[in-house]
This record gives sequence, C-alpha cells and structure tokens, in this order.
Amino acid sequence: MERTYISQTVDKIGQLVRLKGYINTVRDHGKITFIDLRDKTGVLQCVGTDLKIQLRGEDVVEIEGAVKSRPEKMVNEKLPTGKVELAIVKLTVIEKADELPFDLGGNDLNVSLPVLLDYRSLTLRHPKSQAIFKVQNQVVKTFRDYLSSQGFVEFNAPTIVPVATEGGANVFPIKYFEHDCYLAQSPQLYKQIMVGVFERVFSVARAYRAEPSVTTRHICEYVSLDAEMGFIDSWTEVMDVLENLFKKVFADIDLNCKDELALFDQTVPRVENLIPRIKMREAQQIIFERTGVDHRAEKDLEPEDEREICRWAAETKGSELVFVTHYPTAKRAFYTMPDPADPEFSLSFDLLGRGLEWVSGSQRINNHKELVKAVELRGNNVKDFELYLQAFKYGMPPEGGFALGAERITMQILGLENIREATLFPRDMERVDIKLSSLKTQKNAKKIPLKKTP
Ligand code: AMO
Repeated sequence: MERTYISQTVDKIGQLVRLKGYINTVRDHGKITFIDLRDKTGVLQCVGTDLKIQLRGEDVVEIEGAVKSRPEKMVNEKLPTGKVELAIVKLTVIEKADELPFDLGGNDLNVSLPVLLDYRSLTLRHPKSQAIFKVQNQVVKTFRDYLSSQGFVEFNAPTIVPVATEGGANVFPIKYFEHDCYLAQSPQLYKQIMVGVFERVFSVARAYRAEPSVTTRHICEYVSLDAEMGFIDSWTEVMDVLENLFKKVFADIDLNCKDELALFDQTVPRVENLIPRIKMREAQQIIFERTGVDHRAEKDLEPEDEREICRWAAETKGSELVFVTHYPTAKRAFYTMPDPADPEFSLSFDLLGRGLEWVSGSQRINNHKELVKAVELRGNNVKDFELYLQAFKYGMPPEGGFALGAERITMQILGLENIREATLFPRDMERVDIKLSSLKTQKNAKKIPLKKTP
C-alpha cells in the first residue's frame, strides 16, 4: 500500500490507508489509546484498541488503518483534519525516541528562549515552528518568483570578501590562508557589478553582521534578499518594484499560509492603497506634531520614531507599511546617491512596517569618478574596491536596489517577539548553535562586553 499523507485523509473516508510520521501526543485510556500522529502535512487523531505497545512523543511510526468520520460531538473545528480520525489496524514502531525534555504535543510550545534554542532540532518540529518557516519559505519563494517575472536574473553572491562593504565596525574578520578577509555584510557590491551584466538581478544570500549587542531584532547571520536594477529613469522606480513585490508577498501568504497565520492569530499587513512615501524630515515633523517629541534635528529615526511613524501611516493612510526617504547622505553607505537638489540628503529609503525597518535601499552613485570620491571620503582604500570600481570604470547605467532580511520580515508578519524564533539556527553574541560560554576563547582575544538592548 502506498503512503498517504495526513492532509489527504480528509478525502479518503471509508478507505484503508498507510500513514508514516511522529507520535505527537499519546493518551492511554486503558483499552483505548488516542494518538495524534504528525507528518509534514498536519496532525491526525488515530484511535487504537488493545495496542499493547509502549509509545512516547516523537517515536517514528507507521500506521495502517481505516479513515472514519468523527462523531458530530468529537469534531475539532480548529484542526484541518478535525472531521476525521483513523481506526488503527496495525502500528509499527520504526524508530524509538528518547524521553522528551519537555512537552512537544501542546498547541503552544511553552518553553523559554534558551530552551527553544538549546533543543533547536526538536523545537523546530513543533507545528508552530513549522508554520513560521513555511511563511518564511513563502516570502523567499515569492521574492524569487515575482522578480523573475519582472525580468530579474538570480545570481549567487560570494560570502568571503576582501573588504567590508557596508562600512562600520560590525564585520567578522576571517583568516583566509595567510591573509585577512571578511564575511560579507551583504551582497551589495556584487549585485551592483551584476547590473553591468544582466541589468536586473537578485540574490538570496547569507549576510553576516558582527552585531555587538543582543537585541530582539538583530542576528549575526541572516538571509538577505537583495535586488538591483539598471537603466532606471527615476529612483522611485526602485520603490515601485519593492511595493509591488510586497503586495504579491502578502497576497501569496494570504492564499497559501492561511492556517499558519491563524496559528499566530495574524492577518497580513494592511495596505489599502499605495504605501505612503515621506521624507525623513517630514516624518520627524509629523512625530513632533503628534507627540511633542522633537527629533527634527536628529540624523536618523530612533526606534520609537519608527514605531510612531508606522502608527501615523496605519491611522491616517490605511497602511501598515510606510516608506521613509531622504536620509542624510552621511548616515548611509558610501555608494548611496546624494539628492542632486539637496546633497546633504540622499536618494535613499527605508521601508518600515508594524513599527520596524523591513528594507533599505537607494539609488547608487553610478559615475566612476564620483564613486571613487565617495569611497575615499569615507576613509576607504580605493585599491580594496578595485574589482567593484572596475564595473563602473567601464560604464554603468543609473541604477538602484534594495535588500530585506527574510527573518525580520517573517517575524513582523507573524507578530513574533524575537527574531530568533524566525531564524532556523540563530547566531548571536551568546550562541552559535551552542552557548559560546561553553567554548574556549581564542588566545589574546579582546573581550567584547555583552550588551542587551530591546
Ligand atoms: P541594511 O544594512 O539596512 O542595508 O540591511 C537591509 C535589511 O537587512 C535586514 N538586516 C538584518 N536582519 C537581521 N539581523 C541583522 N543584523 C540585520 N541587518 C540587516 C533588515 C534590513 O532592513 N546593502 C544595503 C541594502 C541596499 O541598499 O540594497 C543593506 O545591507 O531587514
């Protein structure tokens, strides 16, 4: 008999089927045993009589039995398979599991964050964890499908690089044979080079940030979804692509991840019309008028400003997302194009959603001489950027792009409290799979103090 998946049982009432999966929960009532069986498609109640077999959570089993309609009173509306159950004919244990350190069978996984991560191989199996990564998978899939449909070509970016790309100190140096190299902070320079090849490109790549503090929204290794496009007539075209991309992401999640959203009691972010676009200085003025908090001279938005401007967009524009544009040139990376009308500010934007930054992007400096100047102005060595600058030396059209963090977006769509819940194997100042405190430190290593910020 061929294997049937749990989600298919609802269409097989009256039939004999063979299921494979894990014991999610087992309730032994003497003669009758109730088993919740889990496979990658869902959970199903199976009922056995006189099983005479000791079972525990996570045992890997094969069950043959008859699919039956549940009696009216026993229907579970919350479960996609809640109208049926399986009458067990034969149960075979394929592999026994060790005793579980906590209950994995409940609707919620009631464990602390350290336990969630200490037992990551196990906690990822919980239906709610699975749901998080199904949503993330949909975000990445739509990113790929939508941009491909718009003529973008996917490329694979390297992650060992000779120079820090995004500036700042939060870069991981690595020993590369007898040389010093770095883990890429983003695929930025490569996507720009690739515009010279394919005009429109995207990549799904690992990015590394040596974040010197522990926060609920930063991790040291994340999945960066990057896009870059050439021959733009205006930098606003980049925001147009991003806006349409998100509309598609939300539509696809709404369509394909209904059960997952329901598990977290969430709906996709609301965008009634267009996503509002306001300059950073306008945002600060709005915040001042709404709250009296005067950040109008600040060079960036504070986390509380980001939350407030999102509240403004939701309340007055019917949008849970908002573009904030024209950040000060000095606050953005060297490749960002200053606004020709007011070069103190740049043709840059952040897309904020539900109180937090989701995406950064900008038009880039595409003139070779200007770019060399910008590299030097930030104290960089032009020699280090030779390969990158080559692409501009030999002609580069006006271009721009953006990047979003897959984990950050997932966290925000599902309303999770900590980005680590939306990261398969999070790396931070305290952990690389195992707690760093349990590892030996390098000889002569300078101790970096551990900071915790919200
Ligand atoms: P930026 O540094 O703003 O821009 O990053 C872009 C997006 O990546 C995500 N992100 C992170 N997610 C989790 N942990 C982190 N430590 C982390 N850092 C960044 C966020 C953020 O909005 N090269 C530019 C993009 C561009 O201009 O195309 C860049 O990397 O979602």
